[in-house]
Amino acid sequence: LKPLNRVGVIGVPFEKGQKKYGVSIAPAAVRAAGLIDELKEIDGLDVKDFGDIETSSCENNVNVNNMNHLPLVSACNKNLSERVSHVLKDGRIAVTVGGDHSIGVGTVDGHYNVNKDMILIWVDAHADINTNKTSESGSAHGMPVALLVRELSDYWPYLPTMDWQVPRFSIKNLGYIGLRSVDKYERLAIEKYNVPTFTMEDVDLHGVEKSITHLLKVLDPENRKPIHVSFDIDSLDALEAPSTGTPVRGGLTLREAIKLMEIIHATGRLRAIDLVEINPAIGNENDRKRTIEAGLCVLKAALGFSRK
Ligand code: LYS
Repeated sequence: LKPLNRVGVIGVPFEKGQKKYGVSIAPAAVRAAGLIDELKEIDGLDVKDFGDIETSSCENNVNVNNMNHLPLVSACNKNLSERVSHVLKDGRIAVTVGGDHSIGVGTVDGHYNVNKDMILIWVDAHADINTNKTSESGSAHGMPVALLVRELSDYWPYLPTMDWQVPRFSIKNLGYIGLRSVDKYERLAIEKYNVPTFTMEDVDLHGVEKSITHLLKVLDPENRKPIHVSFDIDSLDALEAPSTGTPVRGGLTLREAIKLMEIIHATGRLRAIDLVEINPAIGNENDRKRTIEAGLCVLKAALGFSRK
């Protein structure tokens, strides 16, 4: 696998995977803050904007117990999956700006359809591995990992509208970093399948560099697999990124997240990165600005930006 210096940007103005207003305006806000131009400033990077995903084109008339807005979540992710596959087939790294984290279903599905050997690094305060039976919120943004992995497919009821998505990705190819708010059944799933996980406690203990290096080594000892990073802005400490729907104190510093991304960039194998859960409607102007800036710093580090 050779390093790629081409990226395709996708915006996903979607927020029905959770209950607060505002995540859907993040793609516009991040673009307005200079997303495309800042990526273009990275040496040698060819940046193409593939626009926003259509998110509101279906009826919301199916009800699955404790899973809100399933038809909308499904329709958005179906479009997104196709767009991510398209960007990858165009020989570009797929850079997706959400939206809430339910859009991880579409990005990973679209990536998996092109690169069956991909590994997934989920950078987040939360594990997002609830099903509708274990979730305390009924919000799909706490469920994308459980929707994606084939090992958990038997734990779901039949999900109307989701026939397009067949969970084929194996949980063996998943690793977590940044966790510090994990629900009871989520912990059981992580333990049962032995998912390599660096909680904040582990990051404290080993440092971010050793943590991500170890994760990559466990998931892909031969250093040859395409990497997908799904980065939830709430993996950052709430002081670094206050404008997000489910903030948790005690998270990664921005420096740690940048370091993490620099290490992933250095592999030359990053093929998809998601930036999700920025909510510009939460907090004041300063909070909003700081959160978006942090997100941009993280994306740029993943794509090779360096001030050195
Ligand atoms: N674990 C909680 C839930 O299932 C929080 C998820 C937060 C996702 N950003 O709703």
